Amino acid sequence: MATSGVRFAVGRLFKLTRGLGRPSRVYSTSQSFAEVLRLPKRQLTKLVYPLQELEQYLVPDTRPDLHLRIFDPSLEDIARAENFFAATTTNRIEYLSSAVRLSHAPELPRPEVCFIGRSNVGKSSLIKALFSLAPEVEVRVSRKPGHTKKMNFFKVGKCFILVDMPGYGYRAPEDFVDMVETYLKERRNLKRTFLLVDSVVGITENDKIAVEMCEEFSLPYVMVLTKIDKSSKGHLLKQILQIQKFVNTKTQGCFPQLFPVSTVTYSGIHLLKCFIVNVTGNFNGSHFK
Ligand SMILES: Nc1nc2c(ncn2[C@@H]2O[C@H](COP(=O)(O)OP(=O)(O)O)[C@@H](O)[C@H]2O)c(=O)[nH]1
Ligand SMILES: [Mg+2]
Repeated sequence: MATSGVRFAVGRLFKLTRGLGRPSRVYSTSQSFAEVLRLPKRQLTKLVYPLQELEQYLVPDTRPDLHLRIFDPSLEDIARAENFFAATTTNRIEYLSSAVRLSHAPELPRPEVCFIGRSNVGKSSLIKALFSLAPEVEVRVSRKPGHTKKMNFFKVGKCFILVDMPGYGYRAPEDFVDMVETYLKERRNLKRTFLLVDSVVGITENDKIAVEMCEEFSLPYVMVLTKIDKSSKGHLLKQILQIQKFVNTKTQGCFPQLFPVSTVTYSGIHLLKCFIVNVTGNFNGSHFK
């Protein structure tokens, strides 16, 4: 979204809420996103569209390599998506169950998305950040790597399910491959797989194995770059360009646009929520260009 677009969308949102007196369910924003909308334009872009904020630091001939606006929702759409993640009496967000094998997974006929990545990449932290408007949901974030040894299922209202998967790599459970591979191959309601890559470290050999798995099963998947608050802008840009090159040249099923996030600054979290709402079929219109 161009910065002028940001201004336009904010204006449009405010006009809508003002015009309606009390905001309707569709256009109401969560309290925290209403605060985001009051931020100065530069800060707002950095928080909501981190990839676009970085664009200005790229030399012109590297810009075409990055896919910045394939998924380019308005602030109004992002505000609508926030409502799906806000716990209310009618929109219950809760931990459902854990499973070590697919046959133990809950059988709700709902669209599902899962989060995979190596141990310590930030899967549980990301899910916790996605659920910041449902603070009573307990998502365990470990200090020691390899903590999540089961698939953990979370229900988001009546709309979709999120799954925190066990990590691969360091101290991964022995039956990780069986568990994750079977899930990815056979879970019928799986709509999108989010493959988390540490933006400080870049793509590791283990990440490549996960990519191969997604490619082999022809899964639609998305690369989320975690911990973007930890690097200098220069290092982050270098990593992003390298990862983008990998996605452009070595993958078929990966969504071309990268999703950088930080669970410390919340950068990129709102955009990711909007993407999840989209891919689980909960928006009427498509927001892909
Ligand atoms: N600085 C920073 N640290 C993070 C971020 N996300 C996760 N971490 C830290 O990374 C470690 C592993 O996170 P966790 O969510 O447990 O990873 P998991 O094993 O993939 O579930 C924890 O110490 C988190 O606090 C982030 O965005 N920024
Ligand atoms: Mg975890």
